[in-house]
Amino acid sequence: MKEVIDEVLFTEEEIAARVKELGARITKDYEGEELIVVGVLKGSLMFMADLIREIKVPLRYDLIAVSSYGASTTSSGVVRIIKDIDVSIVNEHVLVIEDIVDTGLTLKYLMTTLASRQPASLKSCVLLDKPSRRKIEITPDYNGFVIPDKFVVGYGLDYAQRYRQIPVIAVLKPEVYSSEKNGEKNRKKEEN
Ligand code: PRP
Ligand code: 7HP
Repeated sequence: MKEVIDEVLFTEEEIAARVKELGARITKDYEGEELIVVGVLKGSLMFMADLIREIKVPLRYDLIAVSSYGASTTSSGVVRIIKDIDVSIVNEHVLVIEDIVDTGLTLKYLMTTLASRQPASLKSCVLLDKPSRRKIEITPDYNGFVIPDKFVVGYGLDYAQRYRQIPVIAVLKPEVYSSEKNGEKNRKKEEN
């Protein structure tokens, strides 16, 4: 996988240390309460798995999957739930776990949708925040790292569904996008 990486932003050790800190903060903030943790598929999988083991208050977890209607409608904030949570969150303390907040449209949609179900409280915890790309105002309640406007992969984050298993958070080499684009063009030419 090294051949597709331009730069490592956060090592395994740095990620683990930050996840531990976040877990400790969340544990303190929810002392005496029980939590429902809602992980957003698929990117948050690794972050959620590590984070919940650092949260020491009782919790249940569930998963939600959302999908954008495509590039043009993404910018209008049109997101739909393709797999909902199974549990009721009425009067529950809910913490949404995301891998990244970029334009903010996905998180905004999720928070608005879940808020309408009358939880006792609703907060978000994101591993990565790319504030320079925001299209809508939203600030996560807990945030692992603020990152520059670079496309990152690893620790659950993908490019075209790949590279999620890279254990560090890394910037993908631009050649990876261009070679995939060229490959796609060539495939289309061959088909025609
Ligand atoms: C990614 C990420 C967030 C969203 C952030 O999801 O996991 O959900 O994009 O982008 P935004 O702030 O611009 O809305 P993606 O649709 O790539 O799905 P995935 O989690 O399955 O990778
Ligand atoms: C979504 C996303 N997925 C992977 N890496 C990034 O940098 C991303 N921004 N928004």
